[in-house]
Amino acid sequence: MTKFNLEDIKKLIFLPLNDLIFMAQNTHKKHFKTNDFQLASLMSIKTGSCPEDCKYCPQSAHFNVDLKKEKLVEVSKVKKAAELAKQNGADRFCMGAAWKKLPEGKDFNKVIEMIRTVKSLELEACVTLGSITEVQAKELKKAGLDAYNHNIDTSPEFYKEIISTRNFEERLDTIKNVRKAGISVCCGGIIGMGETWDDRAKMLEVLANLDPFPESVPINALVPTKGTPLENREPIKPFDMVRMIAVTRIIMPTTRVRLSAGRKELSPETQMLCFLAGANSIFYGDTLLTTANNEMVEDRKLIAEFSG
Ligand code: SAM
Ligand code: DTB
Ligand code: SF4
Repeated sequence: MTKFNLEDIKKLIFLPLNDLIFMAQNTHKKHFKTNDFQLASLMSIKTGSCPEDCKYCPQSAHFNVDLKKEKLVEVSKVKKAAELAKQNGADRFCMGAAWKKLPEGKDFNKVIEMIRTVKSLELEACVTLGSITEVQAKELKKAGLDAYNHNIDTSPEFYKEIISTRNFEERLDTIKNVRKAGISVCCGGIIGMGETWDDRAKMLEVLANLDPFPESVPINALVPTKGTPLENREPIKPFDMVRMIAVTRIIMPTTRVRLSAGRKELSPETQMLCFLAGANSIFYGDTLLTTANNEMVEDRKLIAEFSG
């Protein structure tokens, strides 16, 4: 598979959209059936009070956000939510926890039970739980986990401006542990936090040069939340999202590119352009983790229009 360096990536980013989308479409069509589209539902299984200080995140304990905090939920609640997601046509069920790292003991065992429950419903199971060790990753794999989401979020350089309680290398360590356990890696980032195109290109360079590159790449637009340091950030330009998606598709041809958070602010036309540029997954359901998501009926209409 072609390897892309920073200069290649920057050249792609600044191509005329006409050429960029054409390239991305060609790549997409070579590697996926047109109708292959993944709907991933999200559930927050542990909400708020996170010790990390990620400036974008409503769940950090460092900021004063109006948020209903919740300890790790019961397995029965996960079962109900996963059943509903399945009924609504979701393919994947992703459980997110506001942890710095996955704890041991009672909570760990509960998470294992949650994964088993989701798998028993014949849904793909994904979790995002903060840092994990290789031993923990192997236990999650044994329970049937398909994918682990752990984002690098931005370039190694800009990371320091966004988070002070951990470093970029620690993110890569967890990704290695997930890989070693044979779990699919879901790893992407956020645009709209004040980063430059250079940072965006560097983030994509890191992702594309992971060996192998992630099986899925969520591209989020910042959801600015009142009380967080990034609450007043300008919304992204819709075409910036189209460009990010297209370049992700070209440099990681077989990955599942997910048009992720921030989709609510994008028109159906922009979302459609993102699909034409190679996005073949969305987060699907009333809510993301703590913020609202697009209406499911509208999403179903849009996907039907796109891929039948
Ligand atoms: N605590 C774990 C971690 O940080 O990996 C898992 C949950 S955390 C909420 C998962 C991801 O959600 C973050 O890496 C970030 O990419 C995304 N995220 C959080 N808040 C966001 C926001 N306001 N806008 C866009 N994406 C956000
Ligand atoms: C990812 O890349 N985006 C999702 C998921 N992985 C876990 C989270 C988006 C969170 C948006 C803000 C919120 O709802 O709290
Ligand atoms: Fe915690 Fe994850 Fe939010 Fe950072 S992104 S504050 S680690 S929940």
